[in-house]
Amino acid sequence: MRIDIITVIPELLESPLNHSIMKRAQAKGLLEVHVHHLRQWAVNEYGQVDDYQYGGGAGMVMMCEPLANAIDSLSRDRKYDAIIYMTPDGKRFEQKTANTLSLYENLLIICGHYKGIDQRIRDHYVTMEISIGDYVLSGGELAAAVVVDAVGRLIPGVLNDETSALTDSFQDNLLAPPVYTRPVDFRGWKVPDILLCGDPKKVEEWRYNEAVKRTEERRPDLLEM
Ligand code: 6GU
Repeated sequence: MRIDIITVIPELLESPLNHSIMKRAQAKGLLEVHVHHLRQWAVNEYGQVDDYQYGGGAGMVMMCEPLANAIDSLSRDRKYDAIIYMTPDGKRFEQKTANTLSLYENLLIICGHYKGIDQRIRDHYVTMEISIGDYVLSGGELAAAVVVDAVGRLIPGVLNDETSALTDSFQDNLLAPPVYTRPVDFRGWKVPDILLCGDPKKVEEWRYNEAVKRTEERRPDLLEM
C-alpha cells in the first residue's frame, strides 16, 4: 500500500510513522508513506498557501490553488482509491473504516490547518472525510498519523503474528481481555490460575468471557451493534 500525505507541517508526521510497527511495515516494503509539503505548490515566492476567509472572521483558510495543484500533480502518477480530508466534522474513524482502507492500494490524505481548507476542494476532490473523535486538534497531522497506524498494521505481513490483529479490541465489537506476563506472583498479586493450566481451550474460553465482561462494564454500546 502507498499513502501520500499533503501537509504544511511535515515534521509532525515524521516521528509517529518512523518507529516500531510503522517502521517495520515500511522496511518490509509493505507500506510506503510519502509526506509532501504543500508549500511546494504555494501561490507565490513567500510560500503562501492560505488566505483570509470571505465573509470575514478570524482564522485563515487553505487556498484552492495549492491544494488543487498538489492533488493534480500527485494524481498524474497514480490513481487514488480514496482522497481523504482529515477534519473534526468528518465521519468518526472506527476499526471498520480501518479494515476497509487496509484493502486499498493508494490513499491520499490531506491535513487541514488553520480554519480548514476551501470548501470547493472538499466538493470536487475529496472522496472521504475523517474525524478521529469529538474533540478539536490544531491540525489534521496527528489524526492522519492515527489513521496511517491503524490501517498500516492491518496490511497482511506487517504484524509478526498474523492472528494478533484479529484479537485486537473492536475487531469483533469486543474489548480485549486482560493480559499478564512474568512473574506469576508480584507483591502477592497473582496471575489467574486458568492462564497457567496449559489447556488452550479453557484459556480461550476464559479470554472470551473476560472480553465480554469488560465490554459490558466499559462499553455496553459495542454489544448493541
Ligand atoms: Cl481529523 N482534525 C482536527 N483538526 N481535529 C480533529 C480531527 C481531525 N479529528 C478529531 N479532531
